[in-house]
Amino acid sequence: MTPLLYSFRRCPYAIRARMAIWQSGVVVQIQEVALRSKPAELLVASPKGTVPVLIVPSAQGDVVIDQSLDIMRWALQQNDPQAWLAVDDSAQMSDWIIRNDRDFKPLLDRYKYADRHPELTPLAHRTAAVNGFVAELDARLRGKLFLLGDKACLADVAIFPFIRQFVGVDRDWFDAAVLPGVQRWLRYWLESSVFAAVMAR
Ligand SMILES: N[C@@H](CCC(=O)N[C@@H](CS)C(=O)NCC(=O)O)C(=O)O
Repeated sequence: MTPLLYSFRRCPYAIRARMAIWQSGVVVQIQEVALRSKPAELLVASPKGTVPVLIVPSAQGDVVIDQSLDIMRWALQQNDPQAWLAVDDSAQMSDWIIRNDRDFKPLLDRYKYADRHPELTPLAHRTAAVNGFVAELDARLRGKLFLLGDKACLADVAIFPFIRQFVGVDRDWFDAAVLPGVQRWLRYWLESSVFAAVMAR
């Protein structure tokens, strides 16, 4: 039986899960969810009500995987053709992902929805996001093609959709900013076949 992925096209967590699944070649059925009216079956399987959620049927009953990183690892553990999981320093890889998910994501949300966070101007929210994460990412990517070296790994894929959202708030500003490492790295992922595949309608 084919696993079922509840997904939302633009959600960065869902994008990274779909990218890992596509890369692995594992076949899943994708069900696009309207966040305002989530299917009852999704909420029964995972009451916390976020996407992505993967339901893997098995003889012992369905296995529910409801964290995007766990879905990425589940897929790549079955087939990882470019060794995204294999890095010399897995602690460092996890550290980048934690910094993104824990530190950068809230800063990104405040910048993206600056009208809901009037304690700072939109520009100040952006500066906070740059100083809190993007500048460090850029420094790293000026010296390396990818976060952990010259080949892509899980951390690159896990973080890319969030930087894409950050850039989308004001593309003109980003294009003119002095962030050459992030600019080159972002372009690589935006132009990748894996990203094109998971965003196809
Ligand atoms: N920690 C979760 C976070 C997933 C998440 O927050 N997804 C958002 C969409 S981008 C969501 O489903 N939010 C619930 C809602 O908006 O109702 C993961 O990594 O999968």
